[in-house]
Amino acid sequence: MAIEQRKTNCHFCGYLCAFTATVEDGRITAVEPDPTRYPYDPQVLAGCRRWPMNLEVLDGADRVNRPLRRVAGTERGAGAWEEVSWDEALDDIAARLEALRAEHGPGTLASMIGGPHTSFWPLHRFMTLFGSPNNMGIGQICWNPRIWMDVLTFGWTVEADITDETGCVVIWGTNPAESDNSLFWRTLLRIGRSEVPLVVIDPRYTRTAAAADIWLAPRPGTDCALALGMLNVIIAEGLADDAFVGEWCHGFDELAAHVAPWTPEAVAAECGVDADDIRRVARLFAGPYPSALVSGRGIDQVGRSVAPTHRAICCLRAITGNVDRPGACVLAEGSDFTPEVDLELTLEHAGELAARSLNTGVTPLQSYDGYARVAALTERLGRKLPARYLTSAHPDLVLRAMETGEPYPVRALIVEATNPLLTYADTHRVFDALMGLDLIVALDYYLTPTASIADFVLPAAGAMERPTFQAHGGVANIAYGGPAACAPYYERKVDYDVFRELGLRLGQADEWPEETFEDAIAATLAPAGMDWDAYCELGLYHQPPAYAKHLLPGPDGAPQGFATATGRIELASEALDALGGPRLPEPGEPRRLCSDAFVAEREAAGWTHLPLITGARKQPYNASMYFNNEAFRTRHPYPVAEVSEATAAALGLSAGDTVVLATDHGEARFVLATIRMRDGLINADYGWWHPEWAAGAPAFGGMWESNVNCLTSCTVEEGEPMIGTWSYNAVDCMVRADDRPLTWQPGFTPDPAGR
Ligand SMILES: Nc1nc2c(c(=O)[nH]1)N[C@H]1C(S)=C(S)[C@@H](COP(=O)(O)OP(=O)(O)OC[C@H]3O[C@@H](n4cnc5c(=O)[nH]c(N)nc54)[C@H](O)[C@@H]3O)O[C@H]1N2
Ligand SMILES: Nc1nc2c(c(=O)[nH]1)N[C@H]1C(S)=C(S)[C@@H](COP(=O)(O)OP(=O)(O)OC[C@H]3O[C@@H](n4cnc5c(=O)[nH]c(N)nc54)[C@H](O)[C@@H]3O)O[C@H]1N2
Ligand code: SF4
Ligand SMILES: [Mo]
Repeated sequence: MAIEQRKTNCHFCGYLCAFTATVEDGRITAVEPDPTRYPYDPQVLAGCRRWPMNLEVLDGADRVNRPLRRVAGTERGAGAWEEVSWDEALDDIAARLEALRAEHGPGTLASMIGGPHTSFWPLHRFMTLFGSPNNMGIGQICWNPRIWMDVLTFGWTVEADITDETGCVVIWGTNPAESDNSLFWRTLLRIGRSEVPLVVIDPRYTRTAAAADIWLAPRPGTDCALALGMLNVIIAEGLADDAFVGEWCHGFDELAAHVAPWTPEAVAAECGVDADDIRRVARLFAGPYPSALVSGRGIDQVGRSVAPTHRAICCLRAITGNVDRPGACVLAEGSDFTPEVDLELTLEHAGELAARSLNTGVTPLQSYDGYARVAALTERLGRKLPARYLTSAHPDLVLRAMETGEPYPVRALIVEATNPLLTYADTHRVFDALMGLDLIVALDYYLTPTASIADFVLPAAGAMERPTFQAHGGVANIAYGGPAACAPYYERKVDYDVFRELGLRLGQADEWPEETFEDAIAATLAPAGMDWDAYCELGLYHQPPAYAKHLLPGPDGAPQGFATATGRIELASEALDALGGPRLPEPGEPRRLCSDAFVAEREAAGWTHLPLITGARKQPYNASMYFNNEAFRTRHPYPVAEVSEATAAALGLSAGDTVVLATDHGEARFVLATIRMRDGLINADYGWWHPEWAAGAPAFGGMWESNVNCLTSCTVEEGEPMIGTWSYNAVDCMVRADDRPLTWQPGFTPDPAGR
């Protein structure tokens, strides 16, 4: 028997921690953390509850191992599958796609992706060559707002740089205690124990807040106002870095005039925090040392306010001189390796994609035109943004095209590494739209509720069965990952191979030169001077940050400045102005999920109207994943909605009660918990379903019961106007006690009902 030790990686979160796998005759029999490779810290794995799952997931009884095709003549979602060979599946999919393209045009194919569970550029290359701009994703609500606003303001993205020089750390709308639980969280714990002040801005008293010196709990969605208040204090008290502002910032006087009315007192009333706390945090951030700031989902998913909130935070960094400065933040570099945009091939086909793009004229920044204008600026300093994420189609517009056939019919969908029936907004709507399609192809490990309504379920190879490569879309000069430890088990396939083989069947042969994903990664790394063996050995390509790069000489010998229209940091944004957007950050109205009539009707029936936030991260689950882990389920058995003690009392409820939440869009049920958090607000978990139940009709894995996205909505009219961001936070719902038993309760006998 051949026994080997092979380097490989975990992919149960974005860290891609290094492992050594013991491989016996092509089967992995053991995995051990490998602290000699990224992220180099044995403590990370000591604190991680997921990595030991790798072996059981690799050969889990619930994995899909062979391509499945819906039996002809059976209902979508009825659970009648036939196993087919890969050739049969891909031939059939290619033929159906070709026929739909001939009938409706290339835009008829849409795609959906999720978080960074795999490399998505092969799908995007396939979409480009097919001719469709209709790739949907989580961009507008997870990644794009910050990327867009950083790039518009600084010419490129910035990353916090927490070092020994850092004098203050602000953690804004993010809770790494649950969402990261790894290197960054360990860094924060260390800061929390040090003399360096740690500020946490979060309506909930999270474990991150517990580690902080100052906890601000604003009303959800009022963070832009809070940031404007901090700017007001810094400017009014003369705490700005005048030398840096004078030389490198554009529009300071405009900004100063703009924030003048946002006094701490005015902001305190708006945000529901103490005016003196606003002053205190502003003064700390503007102190005579580098200050670092990290933001997250709490301010990313707030609809209309998302862009202005990020812009206000950019201004905070800029006027305090905390830009590209050690201990504050570093302006990332473009990648030495091939950036994702060149792998997608999107720009080579931008003209025809733009002509079919549903975003054109609707979300001016998140569009091919917006991309081109901003790219013209970043390319001055040789940096290339990924295009597919930053032009991704607005789900509301694609769903409309599915529902109405306007402006053209979208009839086919590829779902890769996402479970949109749980994680996209407005589950009822997504379900109805998908049920009406002609073709759905899902690539996943499992028969999820979404996969259950597909025509084809294609079995994806998991992390240790495929090479991994994470490069953050190429917005920084870092890539990490490593090789597969073994060939895919059963008939699973690497995602890359699926799209390549489909592409070859659809006339894309010239555009897929690398036969394997290994070769594709090697080709990607080649321009950086790293070969495949070195990548496998080191697991990382990285260049240490350089700072103050705006001072480097440009082609004419003068400092190169920033890659913006003015060459300076744009406090007043010329780029947004040119796109018809606001020059200066101004908060937008929050998204209401309950109409006045609905509120009145439910209030009359004893319900209470409350502000709602959804989806605050909790270990050990991730979005809709890992609910099939029995040990996790035993310890975290049911979905929770959280309120403060005072709010529970005001509602006449106690911890442990079952509650039902409702909006115009639907209902979802949770077990109430009381935690320390802002009063008059409710937070509901997301992603919950029963993988142990049948995934298809009638109950679809129990996804109708506690699925918070039955409450949400992504309509573009109510979104942020430049990007189209919708809201998962700072929304509202009706709530009341519910005496129906929840299926999560022990001893519940499944009698799963439909919706
Ligand atoms: N209400 C509400 N909704 C939200 C959020 C919220 O906070 N509140 N958060 C949003 C955010 S930020 C995000 S990023 C999304 C996340 O949402 P998603 O990324 O859609 O997360 P999951 O639903 O867990 O879907 C991941 C699926 O991919 C499969 N998978 C994992 N790895 C691979 C792989 O390598 N290849 C393939 N083919 N499949 C794989 C898993 O089995 C699983 O079914 O949810 C968004 N939705
Ligand atoms: N365990 C686990 N980890 C994950 C994921 C997961 O599903 N599970 N998902 C991954 C993904 S896709 C992402 S995008 C990241 C997200 O990671 P984070 O950005 O850290 O997201 P959360 O942990 O939800 O933390 C957001 C915090 O914002 C707060 N908040 C809500 N509304 C507001 C508001 O209006 N203002 C302010 N200031 N705060 C607000 C919430 O109370 C919450 O504590 O996590 C990743 N890690
Ligand atoms: S789940 Fe994330 S932190 Fe844990 S081992 Fe895997 S990659 Fe590392
Ligand atoms: Mo995300």
